[in-house]
Amino acid sequence: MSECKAYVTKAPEGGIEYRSVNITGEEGNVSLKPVLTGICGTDRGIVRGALPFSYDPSNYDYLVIGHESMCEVVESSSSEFSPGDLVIPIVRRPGHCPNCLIGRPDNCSDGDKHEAGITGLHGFMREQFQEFDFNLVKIQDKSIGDLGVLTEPMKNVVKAFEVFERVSSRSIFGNGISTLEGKTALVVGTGCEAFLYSFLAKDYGFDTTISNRHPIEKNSLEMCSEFGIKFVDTSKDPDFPAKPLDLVIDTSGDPGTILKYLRKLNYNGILILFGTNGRAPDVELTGNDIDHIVEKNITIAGSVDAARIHYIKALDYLSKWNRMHGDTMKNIITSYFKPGETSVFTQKPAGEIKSVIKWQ
Ligand code: DN4
Ligand code: BGC
Ligand code: ZN
Ligand code: ZN
Repeated sequence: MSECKAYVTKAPEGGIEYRSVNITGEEGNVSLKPVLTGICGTDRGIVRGALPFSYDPSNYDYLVIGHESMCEVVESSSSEFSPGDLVIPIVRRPGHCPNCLIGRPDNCSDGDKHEAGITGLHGFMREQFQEFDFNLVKIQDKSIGDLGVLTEPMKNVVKAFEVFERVSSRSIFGNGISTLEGKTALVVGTGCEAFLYSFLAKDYGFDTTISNRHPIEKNSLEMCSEFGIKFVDTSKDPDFPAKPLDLVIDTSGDPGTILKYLRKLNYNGILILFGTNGRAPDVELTGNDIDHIVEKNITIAGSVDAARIHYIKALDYLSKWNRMHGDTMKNIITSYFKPGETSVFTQKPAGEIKSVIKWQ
């Protein structure tokens, strides 16, 4: 039995409350308390009742929300973890399909899996909980500090680039010297996932641009400048892009915006869909769009979630970027809230890149 305070919602109806909960029967050989938990587009979607696939755990009429978390080990009977270790709990838990059974529940083939804080499993925004060691990834480089909370959103980015690599290997995607130098990548959106995507696109060698349909704050512009990324405010530059795009990654989920950039894709171009917004207005794909996609070998791929390997690689990227750009990169966390604050789930703070709850 475990009584503690937690952020709870009712899925899929929504709402958010910070209150005492009494969760029984959860097992695990490691006791954890959160250090930081992040809030993302998915959490806000659940809270406003816009994610119909979200549901409460069986025998509960509520769901503890939260899937982005950096935790401290309090007690452990696992030989892999000791008190004081910092860990990231894995979001998605496998079902019984072949992909789940080989450790790739991110590619689950029948939907019979669970996600902590999202689908049928309590999440991490609570004062304490238990986990099994096999659901935890240890932070080896503690110098990344608060950036550790970005491991979960970053793991999605690493997985999507795995998709990019698979697709791009079908043709000579690089330039004459076998690099991506000179190839153009556009990341649509300027939230946390978009920034992490743009950092990785830049790392791969792309000439990288991030876009939104309004200006962004000074700290976001500084982030672009530090990482060598361009920003385009499309309300001021409606003719962007002047040249065809090689890779487009969408975090907006807006069909109209996606179609606009799909039409700008180059030969062998790749469009990765990541953002979701079931409430966005519909748009129409034309016969000319189909011709363009076919004749230019364009690939459109969706990417969701990630596996353990991507959490580990995500930590490596965060460690590297912290060493190279730490003073600027720390500003990716734009606000810290105390446990109990609920408005951040319903209202995006102005200039937000990532908002977090600081538990200790
Ligand atoms: P976010 O911070 O809400 O990012 C969405 C970004 O898209 C914001 O910067 C939006 O700007 C921007 N945006 C919205 N509409 C447009 C538009 N028409 N043109 C340009 N930019 C636009 O959320 P996040 O970074 O946490 O996550 C990004 C998206 O990915 C969300 O839809 C999540 O649900 C989804 N997601 C998917 C996975 C997965 O597939 C994982 C995590 C998140 P503004 O509206 O704020 O000004 O595994
Ligand atoms: C999480 C993913 C999850 C997805 C579900 C995201 O916010 O990062 O792990 O699969 O939501 O839509
Ligand atoms: Zn998320
Ligand atoms: Zn499965």
